[in-house]
Amino acid sequence: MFSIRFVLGICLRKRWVLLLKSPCSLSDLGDTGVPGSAAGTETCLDEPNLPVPKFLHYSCGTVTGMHSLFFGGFENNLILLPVAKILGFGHYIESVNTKSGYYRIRPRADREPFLAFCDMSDGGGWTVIQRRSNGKENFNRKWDDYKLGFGEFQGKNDEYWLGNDHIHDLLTRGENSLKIDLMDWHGERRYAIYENFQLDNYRLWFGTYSGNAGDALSGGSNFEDQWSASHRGMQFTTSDKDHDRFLAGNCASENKGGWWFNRCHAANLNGRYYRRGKYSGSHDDGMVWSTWHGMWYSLKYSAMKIRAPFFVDSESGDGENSQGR
Ligand SMILES: [Ca+2]
Repeated sequence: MFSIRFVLGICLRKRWVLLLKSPCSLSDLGDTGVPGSAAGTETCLDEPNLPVPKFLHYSCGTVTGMHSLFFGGFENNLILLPVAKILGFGHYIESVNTKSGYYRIRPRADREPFLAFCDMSDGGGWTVIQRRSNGKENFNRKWDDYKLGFGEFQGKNDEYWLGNDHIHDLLTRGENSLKIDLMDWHGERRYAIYENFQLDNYRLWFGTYSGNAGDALSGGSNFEDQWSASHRGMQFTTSDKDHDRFLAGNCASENKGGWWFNRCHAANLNGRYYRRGKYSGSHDDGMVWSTWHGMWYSLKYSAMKIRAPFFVDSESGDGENSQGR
């Protein structure tokens, strides 16, 4: 007959062996308190002896792990913060406080981790899926590049597209918000937030808009514009895969980048990068957010970022935490 003490003893011993064998030791925790959190660090991620992908970044500002007999014990003293979401039996996801920067994230345990810029402003937890800031990266690319992702993942201003597959994986567990930060060539900034951002087999869905850049994804203010330019429910189109509603041609070829084109658009943040605001040409192919500067103004900066709803802006909240202070 096994006594409780015997079972605990086995588990404890096993745990200690894992700790000793694992590179995720105390000394690796670093200033973020999360092993392997520095950009490019392989620590923990390729450890074959760990039976559970513990302490991996699930998405920006989160880690996943397994509940254990010792939850609340010495593990808790290392890094565990209040549990944010239970994923299923034994599994949890939790938020962690980290600095903005590049992290290896792994939204799906059965796929390889990948690099993304984590923006920890506005309450944290933003995974940047697109960024334009200097025109160095070519966004006029084909289906496979948009599917897998492209660009540079090192500098603070590096330009990239995270990849439709990676974005899809990040969106698979429940609701996410999309925030779009924009800047024009005078340095003025605007933003748009969409609740319930989803990609259904690359098809774009989104909910309520808020912000001060205007709701360009819905196609503009009048019904005629919305019919031809709303991006809601549109499939992704590239120059080599035409899924748009423009029968006479390919919107991605005309507008120089992959996007959820209709016939064709009211916003295209993957368009051509013009080095001054106003531009002209045979097509409105600039980096466009029409509800702010119109179709013939190409923006200087854009960042598209997503996060799960359990992050809360530092400036907003339900008021519970501030009572009596
Ligand atoms: Ca077409």
